Amino acid sequence: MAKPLNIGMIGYGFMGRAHSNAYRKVSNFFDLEYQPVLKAVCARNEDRARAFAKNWGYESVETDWQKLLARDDIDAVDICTPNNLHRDIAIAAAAAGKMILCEKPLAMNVAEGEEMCEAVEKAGVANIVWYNYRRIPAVTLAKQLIDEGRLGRIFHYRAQFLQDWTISTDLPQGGEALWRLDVDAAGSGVTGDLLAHCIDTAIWLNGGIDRVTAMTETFIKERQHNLTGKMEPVGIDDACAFLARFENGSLATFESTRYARGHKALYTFEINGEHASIAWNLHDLHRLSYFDHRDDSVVRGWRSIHVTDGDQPYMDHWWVPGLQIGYEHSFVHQVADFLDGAAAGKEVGPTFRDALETQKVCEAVLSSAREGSWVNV
Ligand code: SOE
Repeated sequence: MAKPLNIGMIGYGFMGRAHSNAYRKVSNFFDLEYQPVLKAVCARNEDRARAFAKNWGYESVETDWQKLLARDDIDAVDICTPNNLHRDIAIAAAAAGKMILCEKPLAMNVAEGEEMCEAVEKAGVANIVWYNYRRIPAVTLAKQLIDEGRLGRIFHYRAQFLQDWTISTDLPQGGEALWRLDVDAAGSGVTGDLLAHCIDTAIWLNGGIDRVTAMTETFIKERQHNLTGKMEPVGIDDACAFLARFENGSLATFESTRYARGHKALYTFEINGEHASIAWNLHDLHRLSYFDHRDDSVVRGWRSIHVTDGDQPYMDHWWVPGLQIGYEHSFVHQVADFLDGAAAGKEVGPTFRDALETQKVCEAVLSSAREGSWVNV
């Protein structure tokens, strides 16, 4: 019989739904020592929180996160709030001895991230950050191929995350659905929201990043603010591109924007090694492209691996070979791994400390863009 692990979720936006879905599904597909129980959801707007609780099956509702943390019947806290609340909630949750699952990016900046790492390490509580793309089976397979040495020495890493949802000048900033455009709530724009995903995957696949040189742009300089009703300056980066050098000597280019008309969530990466290359694309997420120069020359070429076989990462938990899974499953995998680690007393990445490395790269990128020069991470 699995032991219950009572979840208290703070926030109920898009990510609250993705995480709740994962908690509900995980025990049906993975054999785990812990079974998540949706104990409480917490948000300031009580009616909305109640509607969310009813839809997803949460047993209770809180409107003050401090009250949620004071409850003895909450084992793990899931932080799905805007970024400017991560630090205070995580530090208080660690002091209350709760496990913590925190949305990305870890914090508003490196200083906050460091405090959060110290808090969870001092309290000895299990912690993880929701960089979910590591757990798309095709991306996990890419990690496996690199770790097996199939690519050999790596020369190049190329990543993009392209969207187009903020092009309209009429789009306001701030408030519930649009806090990602408000620098006071988000800390940064595409750098913390989208490039942070690319950086997390890159560090995981290819090791640490040494130095960066970046440029950013804010195309729409003023937007109406939902909280004040006034036109206010836009403080976030709408687009960011940077060059990087990895510790292993490979070179990288990263690009992200919310102004690439036609692209909705096009996260792509390509890695070129001495023997082989791999490429992946979120719009076709169950496939991994692979080219191996050691193949017989008459049949050598890019192959598109349909990652659905039971031998491939996570896939033995789902359907039969040939039947693919999607975006939401990456969250189910993350919960499964986290619960396995928690039961065994083992850290599972990306921990707060791992996510701090990504935060450091983001901060170096933003300061390089301001200063117009190379910056050491
Ligand atoms: C922004 O549009 C967003 O929802 C990010 O916040 C997520 O982290 C990313 O996975 C998809 O895009």
